[in-house]
Amino acid sequence: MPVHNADIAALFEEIADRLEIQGANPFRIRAYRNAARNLGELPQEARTLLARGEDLTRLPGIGDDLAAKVREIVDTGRCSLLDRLRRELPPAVTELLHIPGLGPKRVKALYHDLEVQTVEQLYRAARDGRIRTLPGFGEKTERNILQAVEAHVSQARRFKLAVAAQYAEALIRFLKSIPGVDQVVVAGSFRRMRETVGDLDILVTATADSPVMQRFTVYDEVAEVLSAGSTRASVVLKSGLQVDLRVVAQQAYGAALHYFTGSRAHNIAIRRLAQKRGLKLNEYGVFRGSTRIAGEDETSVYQCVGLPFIPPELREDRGEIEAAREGRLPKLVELADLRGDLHAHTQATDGHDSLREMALAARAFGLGYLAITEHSRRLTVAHGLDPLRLARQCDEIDRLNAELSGITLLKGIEVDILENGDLDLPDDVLGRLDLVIGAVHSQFHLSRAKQTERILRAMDHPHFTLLAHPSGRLIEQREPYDVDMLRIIRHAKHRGCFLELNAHPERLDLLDSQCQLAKEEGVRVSINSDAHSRFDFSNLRYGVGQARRGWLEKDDVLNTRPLAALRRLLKRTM
Ligand code: DGT
Ligand code: CA
Ligand code: CA
Repeated sequence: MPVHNADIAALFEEIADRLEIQGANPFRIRAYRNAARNLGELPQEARTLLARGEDLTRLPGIGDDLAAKVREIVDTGRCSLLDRLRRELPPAVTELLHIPGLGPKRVKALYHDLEVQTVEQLYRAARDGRIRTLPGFGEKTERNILQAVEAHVSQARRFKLAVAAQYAEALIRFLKSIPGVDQVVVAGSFRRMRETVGDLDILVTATADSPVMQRFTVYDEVAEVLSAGSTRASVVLKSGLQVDLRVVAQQAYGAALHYFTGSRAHNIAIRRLAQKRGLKLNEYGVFRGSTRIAGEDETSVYQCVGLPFIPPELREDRGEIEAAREGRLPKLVELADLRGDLHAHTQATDGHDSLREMALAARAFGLGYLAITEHSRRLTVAHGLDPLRLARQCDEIDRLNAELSGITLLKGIEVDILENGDLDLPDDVLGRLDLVIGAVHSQFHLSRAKQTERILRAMDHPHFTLLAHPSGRLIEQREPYDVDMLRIIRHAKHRGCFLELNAHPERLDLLDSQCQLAKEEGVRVSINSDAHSRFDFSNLRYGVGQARRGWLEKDDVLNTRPLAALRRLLKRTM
């Protein structure tokens, strides 16, 4: 895909924005802005100059470093510095840049002076009149920010994946019961397993006389019909969730599924590949001239552009097309690959079921081992365990393991990481367990340096094995705490520890981009349910979805190991 000067300039602008929020050296920031402007004004394409072997450092404002970056962008379409910067700031901070009227300078001031990291914090700061106190802001600016935030929030109502799944599953059952309906599939962000979805995009194939459209609009749960035609309809359910339904022809099923699965960015990139081959690709099929040459299934669509099938979770235009072309698509982890679960609670603390009930439910789910990891004493709201109660639970686990077959309970703890990086239970107590999960449950607002140091120090404890829900975010409720995740991942590698991907529907934490980071750094991830009841193991599928979005393969996931191999990995050597 040809990279234009404007594309390079846009990437350089984004680098400058992010450096500016981070408070980087002003000369460095200006260098990127100047380079962006100069490239934008250049009469010739940088890629043409490079192809001719010309020296880019002779262009105004382009030194060795920037010339190398231009070459990287021309060659690969991406910039590794930008990729890193995108991972470094709490994601929400950069969301602030999307609020009209907030540039990097203002975001930086809000972030550094008022500790505003999220849109919600921005709203509160504006409402409480704190923004006008910042130099260069004033009352009028504050009022504008308040209005902009209100507009921004009202357009952004999204549903957690697990919540949307409940509505989707009921709706699929309903649609399948309508006469003449054949296939029913949910496309869109839901199929890509995004952690939240804006709406459901459902495709059906049906006979010509099927009453599917009429029935859909009178489904029990429908609160409002936005539009209804012969092949497409949109409704809003009572929950507020919008559903778009399309009836597609069998011969176009694959093309439609591909189109409506998205993402938009992925679609655009694939369509460009088709155009290069003289083909037209849309939701009705792949065409040469007016002849349909493919589209009955998705594989045929990818075949037309010379690619193997790309799993929906990867379709975000984050390198999957290059990987497909080069035959290095990951073989993504699957739910069936999980052999056990390393994070669960019982009645002893804030869970709902007994040890035995949890063990039997895990076995019924197909797991071979389950780690019981109660909260530690510091978490009094959860009735956390002290050393004595922990020892008693260990005895009970021994008894159950002797009695039950087909499931092994492991002895663990979800120990609080205190503010100074100490753990909430002494090392000799932790040393008797099979694994120790460390978790941050307090002091979410420490500075980036302190929060990072706190977690690194916790990992230094000899028995620390697994960092629970590493970013600390709760989806749409609490932003990730500000930490240097790359340093944490590297330290985990150094210390022989692991990171959790907590599959609880409110968490899905590690984030997908951080899964990729862990994989690149060679740190294995454990997909854990954090079950608080015997029904919660089914949440593992959302964790697996997130892991797949993070490009993880079976081998990258700790709990795909059989128990014996797992035990070897859990033995800390340092
Ligand atoms: P959402 O609903 O915000 O969670 O995200 P999506 O990805 O489900 O987006 P949605 O519902 O607006 O559209 C569903 C898919 O349809 C989207 O992933 C790609 C495709 N699509 C929609 N509009 C366009 C478009 O203008 N161009 C292209 N190429 N694809 C589109
Ligand atoms: Ca959608
Ligand atoms: Ca839609």
